Amino acid sequence: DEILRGLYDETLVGNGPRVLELTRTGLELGMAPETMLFDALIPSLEEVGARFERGDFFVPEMLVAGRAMAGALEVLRPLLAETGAASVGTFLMSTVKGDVHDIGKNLVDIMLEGAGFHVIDLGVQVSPEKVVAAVQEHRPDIVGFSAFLTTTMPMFKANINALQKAGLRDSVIVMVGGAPVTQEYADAVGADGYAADASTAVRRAKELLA
Ligand code: B1M
Repeated sequence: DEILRGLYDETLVGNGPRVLELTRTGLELGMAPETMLFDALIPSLEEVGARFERGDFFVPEMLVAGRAMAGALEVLRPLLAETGAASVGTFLMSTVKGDVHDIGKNLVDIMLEGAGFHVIDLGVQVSPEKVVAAVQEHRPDIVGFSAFLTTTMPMFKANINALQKAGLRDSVIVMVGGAPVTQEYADAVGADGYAADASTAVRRAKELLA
């Protein structure tokens, strides 16, 4: 399909305005937001990552592609998060300290909202101290941490230790995720749940609350 190919190609080259335009056109033509997301935008960012790994792309290319995707996500957000469901629980989300990636985290937020969760997002580069303060303030059911770099994944453990030290570990469920994270890693740091993608994250969150 022309729109999907356009979304893929223009995200790859980081043409934000064109990606926005194509997203809006797609919606006008009655395309499902999920189709644009899972069949074009996400695969395009995967290709960006692959090119970065090969040395064909550098940080600036990765940055503009990420921005283009984030712009589209803002347009799709209200549609993806549309829900009539009553709040099934409060989810406190953040990207760990030292890590600025947030597209995947924001996508998890959107899907959680769509499933009826009340989501509080602390943003990126969030320190364990800030997480502890937010848990004390909001008393969430689940605390979710995203890490996208092998070098920032150890922050999961630092966050869990900080919750433990503050006497809060037993009052919250901890979920972790992000591109390099695995179930084995999640188990090793003592998280209660892990998911590889946003829809699985929603399913896992509901299971953990049940
Ligand atoms: Co960076 N980056 N980046 N980057 N970046 C990756 C992550 C990388 C895999 C690229 C690669 O080499 N193939 C690589 C990490 C390698 C590693 O450590 N294993 C990498 C690197 C190396 C870096 C820098 C170090 C580059 C440098 O400076 N030399 C640097 C680090 C900066 C920092 O954080 N300190 C850097 C910077 C950036 C940009 C700022 C330019 C930009 C970020 C823009 C932004 O997020 N606002 C960027 C981008 C765009 C990427 C790629 C290309 C795309 C990320 C993305 O949005 N993916 C990425 C390559 C890739 O992922 N293939 C890459 C789409 C998104 C929907 O998927 O993020 O996986 P994902 O999220 C998924 C799941 O992980 C899961 O659900 C999401 C939705 O399905 N999930 C959860 C996420 N959080 C969850 C939480 C849960 C459960 C599931 O429970 C709580």
